[in-house]
Amino acid sequence: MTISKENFKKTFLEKLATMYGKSIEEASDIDKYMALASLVRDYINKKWVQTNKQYMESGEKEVYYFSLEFLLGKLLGSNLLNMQLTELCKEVLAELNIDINEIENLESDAGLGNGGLGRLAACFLDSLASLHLPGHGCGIRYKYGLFEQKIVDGYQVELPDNWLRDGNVWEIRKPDKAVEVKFGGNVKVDNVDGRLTFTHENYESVLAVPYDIPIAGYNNNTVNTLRLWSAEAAKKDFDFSSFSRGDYMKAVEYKYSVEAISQVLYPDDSYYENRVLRLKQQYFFVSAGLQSIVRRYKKKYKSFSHFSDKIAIHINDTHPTLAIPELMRILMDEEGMGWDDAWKITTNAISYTNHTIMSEALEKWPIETLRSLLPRIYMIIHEINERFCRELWNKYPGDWDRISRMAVIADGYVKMAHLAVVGSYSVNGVAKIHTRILKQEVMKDFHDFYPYKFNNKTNGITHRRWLLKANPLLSSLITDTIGPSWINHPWDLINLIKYADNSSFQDELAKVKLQNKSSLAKLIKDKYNLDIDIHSIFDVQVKRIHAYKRQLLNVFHIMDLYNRVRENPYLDITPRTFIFGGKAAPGYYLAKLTIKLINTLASVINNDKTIQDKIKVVFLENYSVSLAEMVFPASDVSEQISTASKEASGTGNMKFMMNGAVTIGTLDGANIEIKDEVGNDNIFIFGLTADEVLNFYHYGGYNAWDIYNSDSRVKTILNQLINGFLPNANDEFKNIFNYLLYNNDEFFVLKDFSAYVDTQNRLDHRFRNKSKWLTMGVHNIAHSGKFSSDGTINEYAVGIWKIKPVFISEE
Ligand code: 26V
Repeated sequence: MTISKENFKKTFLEKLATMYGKSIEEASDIDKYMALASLVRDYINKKWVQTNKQYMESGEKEVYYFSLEFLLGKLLGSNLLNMQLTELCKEVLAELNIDINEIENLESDAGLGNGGLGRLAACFLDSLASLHLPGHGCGIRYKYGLFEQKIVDGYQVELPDNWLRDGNVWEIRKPDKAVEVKFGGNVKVDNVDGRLTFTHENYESVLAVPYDIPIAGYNNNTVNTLRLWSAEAAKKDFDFSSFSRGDYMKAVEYKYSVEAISQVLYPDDSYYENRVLRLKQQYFFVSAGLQSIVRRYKKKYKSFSHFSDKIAIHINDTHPTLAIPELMRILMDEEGMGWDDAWKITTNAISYTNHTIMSEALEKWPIETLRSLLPRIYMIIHEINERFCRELWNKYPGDWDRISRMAVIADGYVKMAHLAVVGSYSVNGVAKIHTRILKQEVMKDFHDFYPYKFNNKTNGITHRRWLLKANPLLSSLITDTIGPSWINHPWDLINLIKYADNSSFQDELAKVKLQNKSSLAKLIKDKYNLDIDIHSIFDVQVKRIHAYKRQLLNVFHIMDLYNRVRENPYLDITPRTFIFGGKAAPGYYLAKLTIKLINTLASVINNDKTIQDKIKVVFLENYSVSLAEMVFPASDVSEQISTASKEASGTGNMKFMMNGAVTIGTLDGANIEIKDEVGNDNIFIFGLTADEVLNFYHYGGYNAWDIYNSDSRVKTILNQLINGFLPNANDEFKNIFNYLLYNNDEFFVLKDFSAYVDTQNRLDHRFRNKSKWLTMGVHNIAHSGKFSSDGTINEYAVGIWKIKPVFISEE
């Protein structure tokens, strides 16, 4: 499909006329955005129809990626890019005197995710489509995404994220494909001709209505589907006439209680437990998704015996684990299959990714909560547990300890990770070290029992959004230097290595970086009225605020640097701008206090005239996919300083690297694999290793007070939290002081402090040698192809899902 400039322009103007009855002169910016987006959508939709047709006919296996989160960001820019329309569109809009960036910014971010896990799902969808792979997403159409963060007086305040306020041009509501999801009630068991039958009675019915979003591949004809489910009251159950007068309020209450299911994305804090609504969300989308998959399967095939040859179901963390008992229920209660056949199909269809070893984050549901909300599902889980424990008994007779450690139901809870491992054929971690820790520590018992299920799939990011789209200047420079092959084969970025020491290439790279820094500086000036020096080191930590990610370690380094400069105003340091961004879960006090601390420190340092602007600190409000696209290209230093063993992979680390920033980090998650690629000379590694950390946890031997008492810098900094050095009206920072010292610093902030500061000093010196620094940047870009999600998805496709490309022809 080739579209001419004239044609594009004509269609755009027609859109304005047909949609709004306006000429270009009359149209508002939002009209222009809507017209442009719907034009692009029309092109995509044609390919969508063709893709669905070929998938239906081809008989190839398809994968469904079930995830409670898809952090898509804005879609206009990435759709233009994947449809090869970016240049054309720019030209046409320029002729019409429209700034495409301004138009793009009018779209709300689809912020249907917390952080890495949700963004990973979005990158995977992009890679699936771009690699011609038949793979679709299944999730919830939250009316409100992750809250919008405002900073008020230094504190985080949460506002609702009403991303659908102006409608969503990319989605198509499909009421004819709605399905019913049942909650509560009881199960009637009958014996029909010697066979037990199970009938769900007295349940509350919820209508699941799908909204489909097209996922266009890059420069191909593939358009896959992201299906997001919305909860509605079934018409028959919400018919005012059927309620007597007195029940009017009941009817309204019922409607709201149903709609609540897809109302809002839960922020990831530690207080899921007993949140029945969260469990409802999980079952709601899993049941709806599976019912629609089975319905489509039955249109294509007569027998279920080939189900797992045609369909793969992937569960993103434990959130969709109820897919296991739900598929069992559908196969047995609705399709009349026996347990053994149903179990075989289920455990050959479902695969599971684990995303954290943090025990607080491992989901479990109280038995009673699950049983009363999902009585039939509970019965099935109970049976899965019985059979599993019997198997365990056969292998480990008498080993009650082990059996109760591994049981799916134990201590009054249903343990979702256990259910996920037992009910799937593949369990993967998201970076080599994470998978190793899963096998050797967190899931050791399961690895002993099912060694063949465990495998690693290191995360990746789509280089299309995170380089091609986010950093057009760098992309052009790369293409001018090594040609365009890297766009389809990201590992070709390695050809840049030849230019690592090439001074004219370095000069160009330096120019690109400076321009990107200047764009970010402008944003910071406009938004916060703060001047920052674009020649200073842009030292950036953007990610969710969590104790284990150790924003506090970063803050303490800044405090120490500031103390040194105050003591010696002539101290020779490279000017630095420390940039933070990230949201704290609303119920996570320490994380929210960390934000307040950063902002307080920023106001002290930024207003101190005596330090001659050598240090600046900025907290970027409301970190999001769109903001991230501005930040990575402008960064010099990537802060990846989690306590070793705690960050399963990280994906921000890869986005920085791809944009030429140099990492300062611990040997944790994918940092290790980044180090293995770029080599020790092109990364700054410091701190405890994962094994050292795990040893401290197992055997003790760390006392935070020892460091407070022996390192005067640490003592000074911690005292500054409580002695009035920081304006601290509410006396709150003492809680950080107490947390670190009286709670023995569970994430080893103080223990790693000295190594971190030494390494930062090394980095400071290295930055002064411009050419050496640029060489490091080139090495990072050149090796980043390894972290394209195209590679990751290829490994999932071959190693787990067994799916093959389906090449879609032009309509
Ligand atoms: C949730 C919670 C909630 C309770 C408090 C502690 C805690 C810690 C972590 C989490 C997040 C769990 C799942 C998750 O988002 N994992 C992230 O997945 C990314 C994609 O694989 C990966 O890059 C990140 O390292 C991992 O943290």
